[in-house]
Amino acid sequence: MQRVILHIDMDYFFAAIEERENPELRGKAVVVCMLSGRSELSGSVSTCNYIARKFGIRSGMPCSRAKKLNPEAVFLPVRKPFYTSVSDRIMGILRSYADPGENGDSFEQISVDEAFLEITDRTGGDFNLAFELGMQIKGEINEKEKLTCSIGIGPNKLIAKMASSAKKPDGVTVVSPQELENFLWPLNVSKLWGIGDVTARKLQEMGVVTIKDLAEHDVIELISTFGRSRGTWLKHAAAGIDDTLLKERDGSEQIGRIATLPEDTLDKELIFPLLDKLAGDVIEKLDSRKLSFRVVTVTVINSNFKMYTKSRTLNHQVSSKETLLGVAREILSDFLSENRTRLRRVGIRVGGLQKRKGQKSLFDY
Ligand code: TTP
Ligand code: MG
Repeated sequence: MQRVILHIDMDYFFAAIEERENPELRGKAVVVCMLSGRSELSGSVSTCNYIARKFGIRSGMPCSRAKKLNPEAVFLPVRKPFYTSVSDRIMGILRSYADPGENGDSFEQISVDEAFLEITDRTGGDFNLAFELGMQIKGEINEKEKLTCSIGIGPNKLIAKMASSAKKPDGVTVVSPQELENFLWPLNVSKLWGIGDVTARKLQEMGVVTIKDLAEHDVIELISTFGRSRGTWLKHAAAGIDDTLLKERDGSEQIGRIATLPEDTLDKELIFPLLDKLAGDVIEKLDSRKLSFRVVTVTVINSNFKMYTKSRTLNHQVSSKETLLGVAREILSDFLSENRTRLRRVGIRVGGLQKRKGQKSLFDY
């Protein structure tokens, strides 16, 4: 099936959170600073809103310079733990939109405000459905967190990542395989994700200006200049080729199983035995790696191929099948009580994994 990857990047993240918390900041240039504490404005700009960017203020520049560019701007100190808590909630929302992940990881957080989602199964490889999913994600984040984001959707991580910055802020950009060359090729090589200043400069010296130039450049020459692995990567990337899979960040790995019911049904008598088997499989995997879990997620796909996920976080680490099955049954029963469309597939996933410590806890039954 055609792969579909979604990349999301929150808009002016730290400054947007500050604006949300203090509506009086709306309409003003807002600069969030990592202050060193030595003197009033010694330190660098962490980020700023788009009004501040109009004055030329950018991440990484000295705050004193930002002040010169716009003396009227509001300067605020970073509040990292607070932003991290907002980030965690957003990542939780995003995770629920990723594929069930039976063929490997389907969610990868790459920074405090960026993540990749594999949505191949959810969309059946359809880029129109992927666009709708992107709009749905924006809607949920806006509703729950009052923040905007930009989304890029493409046939791989490279294109999705580059697409998300094409319409910023608050944009959704879809680049299907058919649109790939039109999107990628006119761009300057420095825009290719993974190319730094040094490579960009060397390429310019070789007469390679656009990504199209790079795609058409002699691969042997690229290899002789950059080495085999970097040279072939450049050639592939310029053609929009990227096979890299998503990789969960350490500590956010999940283990799960999903399977199809014997028939589309709403009958617990048919659903629970499958749930039982899936819970057994998941526990077997956990046992083999001596892991405990704290988060249980149940996924269902109904006969219209719509997917729903619900998670529950327990207040301690557990590792027994009885606990897993008990929680999964509760989640599923809640779901069935509000849902009328028959189910086609069900899945169980556990997260918050940790190495088991010594003896089983008394609570772990
Ligand atoms: P970015 O996503 O690079 O920037 P942004 O979200 O502020 O703006 P954009 O709309 O262009 O995506 O980084 C995310 C957060 O990481 C940012 O809000 C602040 C922090 N950050 C720093 O602290 N220092 C930096 O140099 C950069 C680039 C980001
Ligand atoms: Mg961002």
